[in-house]
Amino acid sequence: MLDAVIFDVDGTLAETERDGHRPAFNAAFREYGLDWDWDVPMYGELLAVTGGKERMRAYCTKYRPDFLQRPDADATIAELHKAKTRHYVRFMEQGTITPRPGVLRLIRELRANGIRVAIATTTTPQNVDALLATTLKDLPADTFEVIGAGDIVPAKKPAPDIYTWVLEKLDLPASRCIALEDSRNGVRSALAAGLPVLVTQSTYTQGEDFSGSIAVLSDLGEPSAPCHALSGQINGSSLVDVALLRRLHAV
Ligand code: XBP
Ligand code: MG
Repeated sequence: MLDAVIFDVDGTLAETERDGHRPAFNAAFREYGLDWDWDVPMYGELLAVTGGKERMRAYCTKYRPDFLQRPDADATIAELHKAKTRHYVRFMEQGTITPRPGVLRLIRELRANGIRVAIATTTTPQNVDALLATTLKDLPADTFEVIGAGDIVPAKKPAPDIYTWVLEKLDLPASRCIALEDSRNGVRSALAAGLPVLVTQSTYTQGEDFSGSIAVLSDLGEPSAPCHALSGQINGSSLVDVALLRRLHAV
C-alpha cells in the first residue's frame, strides 16, 4: 500500500537554487558589505553542504578562513542567513520561479486518490511558505499534511532526521511511503530513514551518484512533454502518475 508521498522542495518541486537561493545569498552579502559573490559554478560546488548557515560556514572554511576568526562569526552568519531568507522571499514574490514539469499534476492526482502528501526539506520554513504562496499557489492551502523544514531537526540531509520526523508526524512506517528527491544528499537522507526514493534530476544535480534509488528521471513528465529514465526502469511510462508510483512502490 502506498499511503503517502514525501516531496523534497529545492530542485524537486521547483528549480529554486540558481535563481532563488543563490542571488538571495549574494544580496545578503552585499547588504552586509561583504565582497563574497557566489557565481553559478561556485554555488554548484557549495551545494554539497545542505542548509544555508552550514553552507556559508563551509564556504568560509575553504575561502574566507579569516572571517571565522572573528569573535562574532557565528552571530554574523545567523544574521546573514536572516537577511538571505528575507531576500529569497522577496524574489519568490516576483513570481518568476515555476513548478517543475508534472509537479502540480501529480500532487493533484495523489490527493484525488486519497494519497497523503508531505514535505521534507532542509530549507527554512519561511521559504517553503513563500513557495506555496507563489510558485505552488494553485494548490489548495491544506495540500501538504506535514511540512518538515530547516532547523526543526538538528542534523540536515544527508542525515535521515527530517524524513524520520515527517514519518512520525504522518504516523506511517517508511515502507508505506515514497520520497521524491533531486540530489544525492536527499537520496542518502531518504534511504537512511528507510524510504524508497525516486529521483528527478535537477540542474545542479546532473550526474550525481543516486545509487539506492528506484530510478532517476529527467522530471515527472506531462502528457504533452514526456519524461525519460536516465537510469532504472519506469515500465515504459512517459510520465509519473499514481498508477506508476503504486507499481514502483509494490516492487
Ligand atoms: C536544499 C538546501 C537548502 C537551500 C537553502 O536542499 O540545501 O540549504 O539551498 O535553504 P534540499 P536555507 O533540496 O535537499 O532540501 O538557506 O533556508 O537553509
Ligand atoms: Mg533538493
